[in-house]
Amino acid sequence: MFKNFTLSKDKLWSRRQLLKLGLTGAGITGGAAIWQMLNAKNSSLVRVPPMEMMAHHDAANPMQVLRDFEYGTVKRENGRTIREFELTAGTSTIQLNSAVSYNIWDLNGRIPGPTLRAKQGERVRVLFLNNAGHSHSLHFHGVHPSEMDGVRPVSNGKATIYEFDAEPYGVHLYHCHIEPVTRHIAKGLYGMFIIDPPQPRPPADEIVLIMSGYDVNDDNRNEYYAFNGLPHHFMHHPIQIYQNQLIRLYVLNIIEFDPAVTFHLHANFFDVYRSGMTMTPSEKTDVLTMGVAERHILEFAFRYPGKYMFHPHQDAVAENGCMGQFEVVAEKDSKNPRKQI
Ligand SMILES: [Cu+2]
Repeated sequence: MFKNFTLSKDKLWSRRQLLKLGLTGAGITGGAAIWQMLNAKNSSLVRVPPMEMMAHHDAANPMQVLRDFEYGTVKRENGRTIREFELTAGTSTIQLNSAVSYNIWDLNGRIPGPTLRAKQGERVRVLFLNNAGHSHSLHFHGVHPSEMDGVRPVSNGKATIYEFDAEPYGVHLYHCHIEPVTRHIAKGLYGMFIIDPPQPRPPADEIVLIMSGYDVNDDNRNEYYAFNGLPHHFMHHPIQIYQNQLIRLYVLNIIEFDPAVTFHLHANFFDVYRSGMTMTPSEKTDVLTMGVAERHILEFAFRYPGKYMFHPHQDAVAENGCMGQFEVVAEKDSKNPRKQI
């Protein structure tokens, strides 16, 4: 179905050349720029409508999370590629609705934390500074030695370094692992960690959706739920995508206190790449059950323009904020993208 999105050999070669150019020499600080170049290389194959960006700079900014990938700083050490990230835990207050504000812990001033992205085989180095007034840690999902497992507390005002190989490829996550872990995660200390496969996936409009919950009265039940940090945000601000454009969702369920939720997409079916750890889909469905910390790649394209909801089919979860919609823009309009709202 998506064969037309497969990279040609010359484009693959160009990617390698760019990588070689970008990764040679020690201390290159433009890792993100290199990846932007790579993405630009494929931009003619991927149509992405201009995004409506919120004017405010709150820690919770779901539209900002949507297509934002942190590629870190690339260094070369002892013949290896090191991808270095800096994460600082802090404190913020976010507005869950017009009446309810909520104190959170943020990472680099945002909730969810940055979506970190590396390639399989690279060395990942995470410089973690804890300025959040309480002991925290960062525990990465992946394969690494025990001392890099991120379960030891890092006191307030202290820093630590986590370093490990990026393996295996897939959609992973990181989160604080200090007890009570339910609180430390639900109050904001989590993010997505994508390890790209050695052979790139076909070009697509890549979108991050992270489902989370808020227990604002400490009764071990969530009163609010959200995609990318804010309840109902994508209902009021639909995610614009183009008709017949391959969409690649990176979806994570990090809702504490509920054992599992589903992800349901209206008027379509999606290919499932479980944990993002395969290059071919394992199934096609429109409702996928996800336990806490489960995450997958979901791919689809919309045939017809219009608005289509997505939400967990635990409808109480959806009605309390984990609710959004895609606005599929007609293909004929893609050469003249809408002006930013
Ligand atoms: Cu913590």
